[in-house]
Amino acid sequence: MLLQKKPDLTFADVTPKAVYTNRRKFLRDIGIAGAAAALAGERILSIASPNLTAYATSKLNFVKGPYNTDEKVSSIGDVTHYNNFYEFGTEKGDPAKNSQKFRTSPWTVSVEGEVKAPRKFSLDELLKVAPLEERIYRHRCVERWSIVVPWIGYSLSAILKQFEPTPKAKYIAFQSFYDRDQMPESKYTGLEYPYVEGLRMDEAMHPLTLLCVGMYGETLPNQDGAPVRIVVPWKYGYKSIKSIVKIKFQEHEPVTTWNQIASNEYGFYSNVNPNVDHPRWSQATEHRLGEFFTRKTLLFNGYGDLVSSMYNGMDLKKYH
Ligand SMILES: Nc1nc2c(c(=O)[nH]1)N[C@H]1C(S)=C(S)[C@@H](COP(=O)(O)O)O[C@H]1N2
Ligand SMILES: [Mo]
Repeated sequence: MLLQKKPDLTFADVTPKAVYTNRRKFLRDIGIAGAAAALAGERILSIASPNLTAYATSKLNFVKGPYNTDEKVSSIGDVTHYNNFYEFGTEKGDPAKNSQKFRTSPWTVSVEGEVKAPRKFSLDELLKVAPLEERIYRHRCVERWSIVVPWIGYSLSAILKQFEPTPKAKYIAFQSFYDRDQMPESKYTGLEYPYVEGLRMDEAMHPLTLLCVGMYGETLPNQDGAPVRIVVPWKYGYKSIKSIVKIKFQEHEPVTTWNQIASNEYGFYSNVNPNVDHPRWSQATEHRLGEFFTRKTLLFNGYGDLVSSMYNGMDLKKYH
C-alpha cells in the first residue's frame, strides 16, 4: 500500500536554506516558465504509483541474520517509490523514475587509504566476502518518515577485517558513484557530488552496520542504492550511503555531504535521537510509511542496547 497520509514535511521544509537557495537560483537561470513549473512541483506531494517503473532485480541466496525486528515489514511499493537519492532528483518519486537506466554493471569498489595493501573488489568478489544474511531493520530518515526493510548483505566488518589498517586509521569514509550524464537531475538539487559519508571506526566495525546488496530477497533496485550500499540502522537515513564505489580508511573525520551543506542541521554522528530536535523541526515522532498514526521515535532508533556504549561520555546534543 502506498502512503495513506501526507508526509509531515515537504522538500521545502527539509531542505537546508543553502540548497534551497541554490536551487531557486538555478531555476531562475533556466527561465521563468521552467522555474514556475518546477517550484510549483515542490509544493505538490509526490505520491508515486507502484507501477511507474519496472525495475530489474534478481534473486539472491541468503540465510536469516541476527538483530531482526519483528515489526511489520514495509510494503515493497513504499520502499521502492518513496526514496531519497538526490543524484536522481529531490522528489520522493524521482529515484524510481529517473534511475532505471543507471548502469550498475560492471561495478568496482575500491578499499584504500590507511591500509597495508589497498585493493579493488568486483561486485562478484564482494558478494563472496561473507554469507549473505537477511537483516530486517528499522530505517528512519531525518525527515521523519520510517520504514522496516528486509535488507540482504553482511556486516561491513567482514570486509574491513581483511585489511591491515595502519595505526592512523580512525575513520572510514565512503563515496558514492557519480556520473552527471547518467544523473542529469543531480544538477538541480543543490548538493555537491559525489555524495560522501563516513563513520568512526567502531561504528563501521559494529556488527549491525551492513554492507547491503539486496532487499526483499533480491538484488537492490537502482533507487535503493544498487548494486551496493551501506545501512546503519541507528542513524538517520542519510548516513546509509547508496551505490558506493569507495571505502577509505583515514585518520581524520570524513567530510559528509549533508554536514558540508548545513553543518548546524546535519552533524557527523546523526544518531536517531528523539531528544535532540533538528533546528527546524522536532525529532520526537515519526511517520511509518503505510501507517496512519504517528509513532514515537526511539533513541538510537531502538538499537540502544547494541550501540549506546559507543557514545558513553559524549554529549549527544553537541555531537548530533
Ligand atoms: N548516494 C546517496 N546516498 C543516499 C542519499 C542520496 O541522496 N545519495 N540519500 C540518503 C537519505 S537522506 C536517506 S533517508 C536514505 C534513503 O534510503 P532509501 O531510499 O533506500 O529508503 O538514503 C541515503 N543515501
Ligand atoms: Mo534521509
